[in-house]
Amino acid sequence: MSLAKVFPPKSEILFEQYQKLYRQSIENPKEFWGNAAKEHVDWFRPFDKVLDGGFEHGDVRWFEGGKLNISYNALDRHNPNDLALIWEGDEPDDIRKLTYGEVLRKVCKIGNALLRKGVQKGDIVTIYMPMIPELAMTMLACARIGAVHSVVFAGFSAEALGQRISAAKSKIVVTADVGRRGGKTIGLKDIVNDALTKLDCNSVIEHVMVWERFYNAESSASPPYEMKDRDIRMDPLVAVQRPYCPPVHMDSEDNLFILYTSGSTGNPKGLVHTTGGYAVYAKMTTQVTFDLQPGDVFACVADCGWITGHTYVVYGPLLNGSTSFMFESTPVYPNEGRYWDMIQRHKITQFYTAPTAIRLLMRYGDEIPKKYDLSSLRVLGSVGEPINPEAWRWYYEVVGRSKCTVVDTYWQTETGGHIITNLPGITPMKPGSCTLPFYGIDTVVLCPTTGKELTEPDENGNFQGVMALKSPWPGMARTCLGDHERFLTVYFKPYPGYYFTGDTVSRDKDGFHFIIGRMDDVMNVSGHRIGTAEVESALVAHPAVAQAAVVGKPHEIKGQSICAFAMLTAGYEESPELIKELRGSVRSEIGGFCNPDLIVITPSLPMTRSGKIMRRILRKIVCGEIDSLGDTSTLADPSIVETLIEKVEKL
Ligand code: 6R9
Repeated sequence: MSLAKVFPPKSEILFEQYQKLYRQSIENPKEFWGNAAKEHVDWFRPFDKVLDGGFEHGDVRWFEGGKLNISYNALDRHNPNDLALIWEGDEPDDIRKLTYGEVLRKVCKIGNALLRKGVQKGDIVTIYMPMIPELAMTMLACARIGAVHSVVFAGFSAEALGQRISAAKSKIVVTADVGRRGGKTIGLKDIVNDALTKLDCNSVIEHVMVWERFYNAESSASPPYEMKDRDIRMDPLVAVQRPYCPPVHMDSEDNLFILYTSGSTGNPKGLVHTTGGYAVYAKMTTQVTFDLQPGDVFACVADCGWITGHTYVVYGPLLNGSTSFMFESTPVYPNEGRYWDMIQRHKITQFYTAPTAIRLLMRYGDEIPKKYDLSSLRVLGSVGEPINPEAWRWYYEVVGRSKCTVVDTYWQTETGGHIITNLPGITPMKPGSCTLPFYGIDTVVLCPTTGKELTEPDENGNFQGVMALKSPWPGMARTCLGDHERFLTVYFKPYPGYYFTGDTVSRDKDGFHFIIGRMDDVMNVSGHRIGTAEVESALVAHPAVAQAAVVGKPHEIKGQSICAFAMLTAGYEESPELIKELRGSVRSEIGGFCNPDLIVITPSLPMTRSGKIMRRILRKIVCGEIDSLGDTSTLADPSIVETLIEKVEKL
């Protein structure tokens, strides 16, 4: 992969080389990925077969017969004196720097502590932690001993956490006493206590292991949260462990982690990622997409509770031996210059964030980034939602001073790593386009009705339709925890022979991709994937709500905002207090990050005669597109549309 190492200049030759290598990777995927797996990962035992299985049964296997450990690849093989992590806490002067040697020893100690408490290979350990180095190290410690981590974003409520602990049948939860964000302290251990009181299978939980942010071995003071019998203080336990823990030789297809994500219906899905393919894909995409060079300080400011944090805060940068910058706070704390200040102070070379943050910071004006020395930057990354050309330009010109590459990386929890992205110095950039597929990714645009690959462009010369992939890639998820049928139903049955992303795309005459958005009932709010069904069930959990319908509305900064319509149970009346309570219900059922911008109380909902809610009409109403409501004659009660238009206009 020496291609990506040249930056700048931009050169036609490099682009041609990309096209050639891309073609080879599609024509002969086994050779391409077999070579990549040998180049990027150290195997304890070489694999016998590159790829087996396929989409039809969802039985894809990569690098079978191979044995490896991802924590070994991420830690042991690098120079112990190099910096592995730079962490900046909520307060800008709260900084920790850890070398590869220090991280390895601590990961070993944590691994030994988990083993001591009975964690075995294959057990699922739920991690509910703030963005502190111990979070990354706990993930790596699980991987080291063959336990499967399930990180739950610390913004989720006790209810949502409990649901995920139960679904995974976790015996162990690892948490911290508190998290800090924007000057506020969040009692995470208290939330875990709360989650466990709500669990049906409470008996499954054996231990809650607690990192203490302000732990002091000298002090005999008891911790500032309620300790239960099952609780274990992590710091003193870890302190007495041996600093070496042999890495378990994992099969390539042994589970590495699960991560819950929202879908269009029902409970969140626990997507399962396995070891070998994920390691190869995380390593390679990080190196190639971000043009990693020795000595780089790579900053992805996503939270480890999401896939971006898994692949591009923890695994990708560490597999490459670079320095990963980890960030606990928000882009506007203590002021709107926080990101630029960090880039200047730590000489960050790659900076990776979401369009919502760019749009937010853009609003504060060019003067703020201009005050800082950002000359260390080479690559600026965008992820999570489409980036509008205006924000792209601001990122490129004002932050990158027209000297950096902006990589617009399109991918999903399910794909493990980037699947469509430009490559620095190689791919021409078009603002708003994630450009061309990564090596080995066979993208197709399908007709939504026939499911066939589009062959004729539309009147603008573009191919617009369903974004799908034609063949397996190593980073793909392998199943939904405990429900393989659901995995097949969601991803492989809608368009037989293809992996269905759930997104709509427009591909231009040059083959460049512009992602339009989700086709399913999934919203994208500030880069977070939220199912309309989840918010609806959080509202219905309140006794006042008989039925609810939720839609996303375009929002200048957040991408989309949540708009909810609620029909009340007999005996309840609309009031500001009730609206407040409904917001509280969403906060306690899912988490504060899902707070609806709009809650409309309605006497009924636009439904078909067969009882299906027509969200399409609600979407048009909240967007003010009342001239294009379409056919409303199939509604059981068409007059409700007028009532809703009036109500929304008044709000
Ligand atoms: C990595 C991540 C996945 C959904 C995906 C799509 C949207 C992500 C994007 C993008 C346009 C990009 N998405 N990256 N849309 N351009 N560069 O975000 O994973 O949380 O699973 O969300 O996000 O709609 O289907 P996840």
